[in-house]
Amino acid sequence: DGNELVDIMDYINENVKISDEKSEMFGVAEGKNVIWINAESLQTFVINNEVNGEEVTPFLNQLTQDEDTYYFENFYEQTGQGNTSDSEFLIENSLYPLSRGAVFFTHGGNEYHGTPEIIKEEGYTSSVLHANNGSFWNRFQMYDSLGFDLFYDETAYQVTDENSIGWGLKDKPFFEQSIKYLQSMEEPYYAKFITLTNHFPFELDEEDQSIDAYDSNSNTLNNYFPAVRYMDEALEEFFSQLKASGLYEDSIIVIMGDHIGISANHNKAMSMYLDKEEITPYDQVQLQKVPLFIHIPGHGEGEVMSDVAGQIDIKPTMLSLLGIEEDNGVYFGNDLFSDNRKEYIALRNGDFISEKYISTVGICYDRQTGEPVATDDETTSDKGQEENACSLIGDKVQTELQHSDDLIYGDLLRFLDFEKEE
Ligand code: GP9
Repeated sequence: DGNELVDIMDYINENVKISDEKSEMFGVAEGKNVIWINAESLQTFVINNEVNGEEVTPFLNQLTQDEDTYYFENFYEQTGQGNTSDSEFLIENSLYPLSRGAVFFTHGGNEYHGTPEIIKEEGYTSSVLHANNGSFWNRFQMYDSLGFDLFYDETAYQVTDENSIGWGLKDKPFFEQSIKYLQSMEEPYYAKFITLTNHFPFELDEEDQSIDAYDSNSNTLNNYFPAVRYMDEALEEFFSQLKASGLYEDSIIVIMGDHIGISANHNKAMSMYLDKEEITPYDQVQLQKVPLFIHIPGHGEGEVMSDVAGQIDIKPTMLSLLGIEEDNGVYFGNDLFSDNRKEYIALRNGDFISEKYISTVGICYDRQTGEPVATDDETTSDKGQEENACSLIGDKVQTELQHSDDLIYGDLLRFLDFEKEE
């Protein structure tokens, strides 16, 4: 009931909203358009890396050093079985997806207070552009619940045999055909693009392969590199098209990897590529890093950001950049530009990453060295229980995931307006 919501809000006020202070970046992008790109299956291990002696992502590599770009190198995806849809859920709501199933399907009719709805009150229009069947992941219903105004699905695009592969329209024609939609949008707008070509099994036409595949026992990993390169080129072309059509200056452009593309099934090949003897549980968590780029044309103060961060942080970060304060917000992330942030990023399975530690499969690792934390770091709790350095954070992670689940299962955000009026 509503009381449960009050308890959860108390928890959030104490443990998530650690400070009322606004970050220095508050309002930096006030009134600007937001061009958001959910980059399918893009993982951090390819950034500033090579395959067969060639850069995998030359455009994105250069963007990591760009003076208008904040590049987050320790940013983690937090999705569950809902993959891309879970990443969307995280970024719009700053709530966790569910531990089983896809929340887009199971709770698409809930009441939310997502970013599209909040920024609408400030005069923004919101849309999603994604050249796939609109009912995939139950997007029609969930987008409506989240407050999106428009959804350009595959019916909005010219899709032919020549310009499609695998899941549908290739990313280059997708961006190209989308420019006219951006031009028609009422400003300021939030436009979320979801790419498709870099999707398992990472098929490409010969003519789209600019670099050779890797050579290992995993065709998935082998083909991943040329597919990622194709996406990198598509993004570069998109930036040029935005500039040429005058859409660039008044916008901020965000690129985020949505979830991993290479699962643990390919660890043998991955260990060969990363030149490691094996992929340890610690490495597995580190492979859950996805890149985040926040590009603010003309800003000039971009840098590489190394703090531990995750998709749960996107909503508060975006609202802060736009200079929007959310009263009574129910969310579990922090503004990435604030110094007062929660000390950990929780993964959906209960693993977590903090500045000091990584906890997974019951082992507490030192985040810097990747070594299990020595037993002399173990302490005894007030209750006399043996605890390792990760236990305290681990308890918070469990509580937080449970609160998020309770909010979703109980559809508790429907009581929020009531709360506000009190
Ligand atoms: C499908 C696209 C890919 O529309 O979002 O979904 P995924 O399989 O990555 O969740």
